[in-house]
Amino acid sequence: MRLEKLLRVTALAGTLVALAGASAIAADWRGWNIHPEGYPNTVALEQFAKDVAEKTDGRVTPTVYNGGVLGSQPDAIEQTRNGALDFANFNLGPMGPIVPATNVLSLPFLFTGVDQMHKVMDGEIGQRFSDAMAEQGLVALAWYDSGSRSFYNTRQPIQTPADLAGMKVRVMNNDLYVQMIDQLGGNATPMAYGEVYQSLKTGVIDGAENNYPSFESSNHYEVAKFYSITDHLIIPECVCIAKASWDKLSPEDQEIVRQAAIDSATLQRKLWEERSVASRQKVEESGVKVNEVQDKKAFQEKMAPVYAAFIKANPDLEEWITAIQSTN
Ligand code: GTR
Repeated sequence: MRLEKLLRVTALAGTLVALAGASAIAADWRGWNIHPEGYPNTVALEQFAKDVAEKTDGRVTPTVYNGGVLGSQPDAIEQTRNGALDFANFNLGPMGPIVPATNVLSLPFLFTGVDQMHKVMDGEIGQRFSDAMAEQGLVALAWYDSGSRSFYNTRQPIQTPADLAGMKVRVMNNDLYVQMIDQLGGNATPMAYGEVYQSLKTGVIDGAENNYPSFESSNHYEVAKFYSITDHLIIPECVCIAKASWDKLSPEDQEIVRQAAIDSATLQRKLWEERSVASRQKVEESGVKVNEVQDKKAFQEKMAPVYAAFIKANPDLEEWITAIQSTN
């Protein structure tokens, strides 16, 4: 009897030791994603998670939480910095308040197009942004595409800055966007992405700005029937790992994670192109009036004071701006 009990206790202890050993090795990573299922970023981030789990033989098991269920983007950036979250896909717009150098990318009309943005981000200047982010606890391993952002609203087509006069326009969390809307004569309303649909519907705001895939997948197009192509912002996005989680990996696993992020960005960019076309088609078919703004220069010229104030406050970043503008 005593022997039997001893054997049972020993067996139980063995199991516990094995379980403890396993959990000490496996890192269960939690990942933040604001987008719904099927969105290019979601599909690409899910591929990243799967790839990492497979190639590390389960030493790192990432799970992606979609639809922003783990919180707003500014909150998630904080949580990733302090290691409460392990990885995420962030737009670099709301990154500005935390990593000031990334504000360069939020200067309106900075890039001439998405191709130039890719060249910049995939080269030496992109590395400068990752270095600045790493200093704030975020390891940026690859850059996703986010197209270009244009204005949409519930009232009328926008052709000139005067059409924005007095309009309440939702912006992402970054003071630069408030300045941008101020210069255009509108009233900027910083707000979490998840609140925009209801706010458009109830008239708390008149409009917002985003790329086609987000305008479509968030259903904002159901309530905002005018989309006016200004292409005023081209902001890249990152696959970011919490530095705390990154530092726990062996160099071999870091390499696996890095490669998986790069591969996921290749997939994301391909899916992005396809979705941009499909989203435009879907919103137009649903009755959204899309207009090309004829004189984008009129909008661009209004940004001179935003650039001047930014350079005055960040003289060291002026060279970054010129380096980007002279990339072709
Ligand atoms: C999307 C972007 C999201 C989020 C959103 C917003 O284009 O992918 O990360 O920044 O815009 O407007 O808040």
